[in-house]
Amino acid sequence: MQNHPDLFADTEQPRRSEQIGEQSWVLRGFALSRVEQLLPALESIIERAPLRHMMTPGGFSMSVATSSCGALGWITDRSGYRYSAEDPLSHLPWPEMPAVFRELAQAAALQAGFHDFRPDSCLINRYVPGAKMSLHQDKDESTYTAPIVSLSLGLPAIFLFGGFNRSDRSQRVSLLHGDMVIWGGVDRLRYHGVLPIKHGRHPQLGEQRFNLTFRTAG
Ligand code: MD6
Ligand code: FE
Repeated sequence: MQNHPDLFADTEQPRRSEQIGEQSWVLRGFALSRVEQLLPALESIIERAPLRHMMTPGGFSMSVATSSCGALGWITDRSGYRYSAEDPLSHLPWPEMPAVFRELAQAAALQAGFHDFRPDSCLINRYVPGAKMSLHQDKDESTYTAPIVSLSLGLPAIFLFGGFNRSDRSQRVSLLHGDMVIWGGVDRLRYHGVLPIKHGRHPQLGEQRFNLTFRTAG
């Protein structure tokens, strides 16, 4: 099948899904058909569990603002990084994970070859222009058998997908509204991060990017 001749005229390339590791995939636009359900669900979560800039164990405020939903939420404070069943701001349980979140994450995982993905945590990060995420591994989950499933909404980002040592060369993956990234299995502990977000305005989300990561944490 051929693309419409004008659709990718000039410099625009078709945005195809891409394998970025042995068990890692970028699924371009995978979430687009569900955005109209995802955004109100996201809004309702951050009304109940407001975004906040958490403090790292080293005493620095994170440039991303964070919340969570699901049985467990990822938190950081002066005593370290961990998952918690309650929101430390309200001392209430985190909001439930909406079905549209869970179903999307499961469908993306399946597409990447991970069957029976059962996320119990969805970490929500909001990036404004200039916010970034340094290279790190996701190691706070109780097992590494489940993949990490990530959803990008709003402003574009450059995702860094590295190796198993911080100093390994990283691939730069451009992520747009509706794109998903899945990494698991032999790739589960790869270093990853996000370059500082560039200034811009997204038609639906304005001057911000949301990243939702689904995990099996407990
Ligand atoms: C992102 N976030 O926000 C990716 N990992 O695009 C992460 O990779 C992440 O925000 C572990 C703990 C907190 C995070
Ligand atoms: Fe991470």
